[in-house]
Amino acid sequence: MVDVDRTAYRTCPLCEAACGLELSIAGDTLAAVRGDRDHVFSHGFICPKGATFGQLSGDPDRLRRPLVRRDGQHVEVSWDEAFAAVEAGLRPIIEGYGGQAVAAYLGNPNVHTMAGGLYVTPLLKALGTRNVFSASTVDQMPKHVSCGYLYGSPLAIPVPDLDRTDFLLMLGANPWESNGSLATAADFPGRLKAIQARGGRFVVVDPRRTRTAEHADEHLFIRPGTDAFLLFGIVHTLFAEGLTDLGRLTPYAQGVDDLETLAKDFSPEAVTGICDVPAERIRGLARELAAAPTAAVYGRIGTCTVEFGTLTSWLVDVVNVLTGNLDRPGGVMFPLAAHVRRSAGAGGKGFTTGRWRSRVRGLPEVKGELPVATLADEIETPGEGQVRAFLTVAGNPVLSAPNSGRLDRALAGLDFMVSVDPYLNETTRHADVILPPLDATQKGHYDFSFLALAVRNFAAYSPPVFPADPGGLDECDILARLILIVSGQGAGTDPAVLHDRMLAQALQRAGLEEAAGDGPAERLLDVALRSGAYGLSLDDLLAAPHGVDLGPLQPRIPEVLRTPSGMIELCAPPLAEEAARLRAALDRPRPGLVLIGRRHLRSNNSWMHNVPALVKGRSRCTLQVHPLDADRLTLADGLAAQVSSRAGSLAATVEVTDRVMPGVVSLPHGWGHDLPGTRMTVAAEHAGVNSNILTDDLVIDPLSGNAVLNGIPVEIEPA
Ligand SMILES: Nc1nc2c(c(=O)[nH]1)N[C@H]1C(S)=C(S)[C@@H](COP(=O)(O)OP(=O)(O)OC[C@H]3O[C@@H](n4cnc5c(=O)[nH]c(N)nc54)[C@H](O)[C@@H]3O)O[C@H]1N2
Ligand SMILES: Nc1nc2c(c(=O)[nH]1)N[C@H]1C(S)=C(S)[C@@H](COP(=O)(O)OP(=O)(O)OC[C@H]3O[C@@H](n4cnc5c(=O)[nH]c(N)nc54)[C@H](O)[C@@H]3O)O[C@H]1N2
Ligand code: SF4
Ligand SMILES: [Mo]
Repeated sequence: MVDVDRTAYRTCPLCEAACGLELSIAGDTLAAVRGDRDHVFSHGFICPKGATFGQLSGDPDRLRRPLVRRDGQHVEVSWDEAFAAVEAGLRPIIEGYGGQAVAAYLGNPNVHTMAGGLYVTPLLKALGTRNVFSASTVDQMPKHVSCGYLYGSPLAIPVPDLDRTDFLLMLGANPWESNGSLATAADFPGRLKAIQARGGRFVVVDPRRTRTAEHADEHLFIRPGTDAFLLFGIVHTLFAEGLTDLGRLTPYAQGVDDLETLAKDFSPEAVTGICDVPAERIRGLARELAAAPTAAVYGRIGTCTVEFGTLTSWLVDVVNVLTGNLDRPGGVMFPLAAHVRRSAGAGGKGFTTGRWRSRVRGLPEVKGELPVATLADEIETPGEGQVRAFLTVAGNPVLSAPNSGRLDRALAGLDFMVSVDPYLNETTRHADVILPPLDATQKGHYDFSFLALAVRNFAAYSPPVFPADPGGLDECDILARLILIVSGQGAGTDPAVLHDRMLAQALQRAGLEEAAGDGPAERLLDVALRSGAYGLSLDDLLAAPHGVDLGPLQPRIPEVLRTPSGMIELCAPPLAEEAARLRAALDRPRPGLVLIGRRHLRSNNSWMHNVPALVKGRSRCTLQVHPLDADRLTLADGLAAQVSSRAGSLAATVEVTDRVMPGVVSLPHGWGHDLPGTRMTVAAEHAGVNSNILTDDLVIDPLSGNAVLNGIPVEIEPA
């Protein structure tokens, strides 16, 4: 037994669920991690990833000092040397070719750090590049775009009111493994079981019988990429049977008639042969959604990373609006986070895309960024504006972006690359300089992103658990020093100069005199909280280690609407045009075998495979194949199969299972840790294969630029 000196509480930073952790600390080590039973939101829930929080921080492969590449080898250097190398690498490119020649890629953990929430935007501004890419275009960009058109703001994303709904229809989400996304709900599985316990139901639509599907009242298989047809079938039925009832929203919605016209061609009979959901069930779902006292439709990865991702994301909300379930308790609602200001009233500039276009493929800008699916084009294609240098912050696009074999080769040809990342991995091995931030136990935590997506309003701040490693650097300081370098203020400038400038600006905007807090991020948070919706302060959150409950979600329409009309614009022209493209796709031939992904509870995208406790046991990186397909293709369980697509080819181990529907195979993403030049010992022993070798960078959801990562046409033969 280890003697425990003290207990600390903090929010788990590993996924969107934002669980409270209870940390038992002995000296300078984390002796145990449990769920915090007194946490206002998670009530003691924890998953296996959260339980390894200490192992992740203590990982011997984790970088604690910067690395620079010399003669092809990464070697440790001092921080000053590292920043001097960044200045020597970046400044000549910026001066010679302009900021445009530097591309940036922001990975998923940026939404899990305070530095990402506060310092990335100023960094991009200082760079002045339009070549901004992020994990958003392999993830949720379609939802931002559909909400942008519907409500005027891409950040106005309604979440299912899980704790009060009577009927939940879930498409392309597997919260039993993922713990939820675009719906922060610690213990998502418990909240789903509670729906059933109070007499409600939940239905899962998924090409795979997932753990979530097993617990559901009903699981419907669907052909990958066809949810838009299913949802239009539901919309068609709602109109055809007179089941639409917008309720309180009636005076705030425009475009209902246009929608009815668009839905005409999508009768259940017209779409059933495409999505493989029986016409009678499509009609049934429409009736059940309309009849339920309250209902919520919720879609996630499987509805976003597909060819009609924006249209599908839009239709999810359209059904919620038409059944009167938007913005009412038990339906889908808009959270209001403590760092967000309450707005004065409805109306705004609205939402547009395409303020600029990508140089090579002419793809429209969306929310200030370009599709990561075209990053390799911008690096490889010569000419004015070519990307020559690359900055990654918390990203591993070599494993997470489509056609990543091509991207991997493109990165090898850059003039200069710098990564802010704690690991030497598949992506950062290409970096000339790697800048590792302090680990999570040594930094404060506040969820700028996920508290604005929580199914109940609450706030929590966690101070660092351990003092900062004296030879380490906080991520805010790293990003501040990069800002000073790219804006020509010198690698030697004290980052405090920038922190002070940012704080002064924030105080001025908020009309405040001073801010509390030990670090630069904390002081900015204090300003945001004090001008935020509940008038809280950092001190209030410090006094509440288990979080502050701010109550169930409240109706926010019309105040939340930012459309020029001040209304919900149900049928924005870009969506109506896209619906015409979907109508044309009614006549497409059915594709053959298609590939989808999947997630496992003990994995987190690409970067947690170096934790022994999370990778032990049977390999999870298998190609799931239905028995009928395995027979037809003479594939056997446990043997290798060669999988090929337009983009690439790989050999994967087959797992024969009727969990996938016939005609669909599934391979998880984030694996493929056998590339040379990396330093992740445990991950390399459990390498797996990179499914994004197979996904195609040329196929995107046109409205959002999002990659298509599900429904990839593939051919398979025994290897
Ligand atoms: N085929 C397929 N591909 C997918 C998906 C899929 O479903 N199927 N899912 C997509 C989705 S939803 C996402 S979000 C993306 C994720 O894509 P990425 O964000 O590109 O990849 P991650 O695997 O999350 O890698 C995170 C990186 O951040 C580093 N890191 C961890 N913590 C910190 C920190 O505190 N600070 C810094 N600076 N770095 C840190 C890790 O070492 C790692 O290098 O993958 C996408 N790719
Ligand atoms: N354990 C774990 N948790 C995670 C992550 C992780 O990697 N591991 N990643 C985190 C991140 S970054 C994110 S974005 C979230 C994602 O959270 P979720 O969206 O819940 O993630 P998935 O488990 O990938 O669930 C997507 C489901 O969509 C199904 N699907 C695929 N194609 C289609 C389709 O065309 N239609 C329909 N209806 N379904 C389809 C898949 O079979 C899968 O079950 O998870 C987060 N949490
Ligand atoms: S569900 Fe997510 S937030 Fe909760 S413990 Fe697991 S990884 Fe951490
Ligand atoms: Mo994601």
